[in-house]
Amino acid sequence: MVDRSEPTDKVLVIIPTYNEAENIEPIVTRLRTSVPDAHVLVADDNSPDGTGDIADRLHNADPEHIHVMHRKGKQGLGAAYLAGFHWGLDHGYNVLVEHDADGSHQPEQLPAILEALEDADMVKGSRYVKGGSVVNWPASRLLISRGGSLWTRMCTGMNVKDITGGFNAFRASTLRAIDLDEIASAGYCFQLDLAWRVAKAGLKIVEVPIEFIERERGESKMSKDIVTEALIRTTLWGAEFRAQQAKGLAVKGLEKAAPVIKQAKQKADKARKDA
Ligand SMILES: Nc1nc2c(ncn2[C@@H]2O[C@H](COP(=O)(O)OP(=O)(O)OP(=O)(O)O)[C@@H](O)[C@H]2O)c(=O)[nH]1
Ligand SMILES: [Mg+2]
Repeated sequence: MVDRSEPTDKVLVIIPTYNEAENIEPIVTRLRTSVPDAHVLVADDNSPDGTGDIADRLHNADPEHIHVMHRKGKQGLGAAYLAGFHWGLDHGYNVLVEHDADGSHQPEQLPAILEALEDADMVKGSRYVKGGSVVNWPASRLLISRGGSLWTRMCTGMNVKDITGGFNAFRASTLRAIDLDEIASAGYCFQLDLAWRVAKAGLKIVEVPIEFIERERGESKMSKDIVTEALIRTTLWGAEFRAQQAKGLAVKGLEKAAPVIKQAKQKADKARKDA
């Protein structure tokens, strides 16, 4: 069980980066302005465009608030977040936030997300609840995203409208309650995987509306493989979940039927004896 009375005053915003040289400084600056007490951890996968060097410069200018993790090479955003979560948990942060570097997430909306975490175990920035929006996405991309959320909802029964969203906040206790080391998902399926584990642990997920703006600079790392990974994994989770549901129903049915069967057997025995 997660203890929601734990304080939420030590916030770490983790920003995974791969080739975000044009984006990293503006986004860190906006985050520092929006939530001045929060710390930022840039988890860079040795970006060839020098993002890591820019992050080092930001750290040198503000070593108290800005931290940098240099990783060996490109291993996917999921692996970068997991390393960031472990670093944050080891360093005593009680709230951990996921935030893209590419300008799609608005740091100015972080205070609303943190406020909602006061009464939740995980908060998802959501494009698809009332007040949420997507700016500058082609219809095809919107269809994949909305379709993915709908498919995951149908498979797993999770009541989350924007399941693939990557602007999320967790209590440290939430991350400790789920088995982070078991997460193998690499691409944006990582976000589904996290939410599914939080939901399965019986913890409370709240969605807060956000404005999502398509990146203006730098290249997307989104690929067909990432979508395929998400589709296969959610379908497998759904099959496992539904099979367990069916097993549960069968056991309940047998439990209900048992006394009736016993009574019928007693009646039959008695009738046989009387005859
Ligand atoms: N450290 C690290 N960061 C990554 C990796 N892949 C993506 N990222 C970062 O994760 C964040 C999201 O990546 P994007 O390329 O924007 O992917 P996306 O948001 O799913 O796709 P778009 O909507 O097209 O932008 C960005 O900050 C990326 O720099 C990776 O392999 N390693
Ligand atoms: Mg993006």
